[in-house]
Parts: sequence; C-alpha cells; structure tokens
Amino acid sequence: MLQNYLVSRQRTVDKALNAFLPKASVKPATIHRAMRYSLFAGGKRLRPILCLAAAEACGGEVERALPMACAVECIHTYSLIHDDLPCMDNDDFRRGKPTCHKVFGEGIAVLAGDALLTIAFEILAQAKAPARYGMSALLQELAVAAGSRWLIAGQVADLEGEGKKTSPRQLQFIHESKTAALLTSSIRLGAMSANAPAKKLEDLTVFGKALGLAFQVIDDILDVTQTSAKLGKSAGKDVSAQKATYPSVFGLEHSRKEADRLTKAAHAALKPFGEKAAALSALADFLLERDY
Ligand code: GRG
Repeated sequence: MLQNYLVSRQRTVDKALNAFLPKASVKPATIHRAMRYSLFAGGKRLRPILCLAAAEACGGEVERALPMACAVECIHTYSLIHDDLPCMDNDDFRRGKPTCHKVFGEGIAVLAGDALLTIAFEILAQAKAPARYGMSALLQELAVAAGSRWLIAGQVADLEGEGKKTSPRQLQFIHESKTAALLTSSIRLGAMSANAPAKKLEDLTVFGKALGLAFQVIDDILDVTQTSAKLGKSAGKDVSAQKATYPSVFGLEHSRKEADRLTKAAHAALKPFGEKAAALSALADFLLERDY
C-alpha cells in the first residue's frame, strides 16, 4: 500500500524534475548531463514526498506544491554531490552508482552541484505564492535551511569534528543542521504551498524536526548494520572516517530507542491533523523501519 504510494509519488516528482531541468542536450551539454546524472540516479525522493504529503495534510494540492518539492530535491542532490567530493567525504558510490566526480571529473561535479543549488531557486520562483506566504517568504525559507546556519553549518561541524571526541550536544547540533533542517523545510514549504495557518505550520515544524533527527539516527545505524549494496552508498564510512554518529556516541541499542522516541514525538505532532496526515504518519513509520 505505502509502497504503491511511494512509487506513484516518485514518478510524479521525477516527471516534474525532468520538465524543470534543462535537457541533457542543452549547451554546455556536459553540465546538464552531470546534473541529470546525479538527480536521476535513483534517490528515494523522501524530501519531495514529505513536501507533497504536508501540502495534502493542510488541504492543499499536489500540483501547487511540486515546484517546492523539486526545489528541495535539487538542493539535496547538490549537497550529496559536494559531500562525495575528494575534499569532503571522498566517496565513489552514491544512489547505487559511481559518484558524479567519478564519472564527470571533479571540476564538472563541483559545477553540477553549484548549478543544482542555483536552479532550486529558479524552480521555487516559478511557484504560485499562496495568500499567507509571499514569494520572498518561500525563497527565504529554502535559503536559510540550505545556508551557512543550517545545512552548511552541519557540514562544517561534521568536517571539523572528524577524529575528535564529540559531545552529545555537538552531535545533536550536527544532525539538526545537516539533516533535520532541510527535511523540516521541505515539510514547511509543502504546508506553505497549501496556505497553512500559523498553528498548522508550527505543528508540522515540530513533526519535521523530530522526523529529521530520527531519520539521521536511523541513517547512522544503517551505516554500521547494512551492506553497501543495500544502501547504494559505501557502508561503514562513518566508522572509517571517525565521524560523530549516534551509535559511536550512545551505542546501537540506545540509538534504536532514540529513533523510536523521536518517531513517537513526530506522530504526536500530527494529532491535530487527523486522517489528513495519514500519509505523513505512514512515512514516519516507513522511515523508522527502513533498511536502506
Ligand atoms: C553542503 C556539501 C554540503 C553538504 C551538506 C547533506 C550533507 C551536508 C551531506 C550529505 C551526506 C549526508 C550523510 C547527509 C545527511 C543526510 C542524509 C542521510 C542524506 C541521504 O539522504 P537520503 O537517504 O538519500 O534521503 P537519497 O539518495 O535517497 O536521496
């Protein structure tokens, strides 16, 4: 049931992304091929799907939320391309395929990331702004989440923390910034596209923060418990790079309990939405139970 929902949503998002992106033949073709290579390499489309489900939970339409959904996926893919570069995590494998720099070279991979970051705002700017939230509010929402106080702040803390002892507080900061902020923003943008009133936006923000943290705790657990083939990226990377993770700071058992606790907190935030949040609720359970 959820599997059908996910596949159908992935198709909707992929079709929209395909329409928003310049064709692979557009000059200079190399950059458009590289952007498309990473964007269509087989990501789960989790952030755009959450964005669309948040819009529906607030009584909105999928069509209207699609530019927001595609914009966050472009930001996410840019961050993965740059994170995989030799000067960052130096990874050869992502979304089950060789990383962008392995196929196109480092220079083009840097530029493909830059171009995806930029096009995210071009796509978002094509959205129809709802009554309560003007275009500047939508653009600011995404810019802040992707900027130096959140997504990039998390990456900086991650880089600077390698090989050092990390406190639980610092670990939470890394996870909130690197992962939960963009995930929360995806959900908020979906709600904003549906013209959600302040209280609903706040409830979904609480949901997003708890879900985003749970997602990263699970990601940390999977890095030590799953194979590279299953994950579509190099497993065991966190340990070899001496990264700060939930299992390394708290142990596996405590990490699983923490993911459970956070998922329960996420569900609690959905209570006021009733049946309208059925998809968000099912997605939260799926993320907790996933094995890839
Ligand atoms: C700004 C360069 C730069 C990096 C920002 C997001 C990030 C920090 C780095 C990417 C690598 C990483 C471990 C991110 C944490 C979030 C995460 C678990 C990403 C993977 O997300 P999935 O599982 O991936 O949704 P798919 O491929 O399915 O989209």
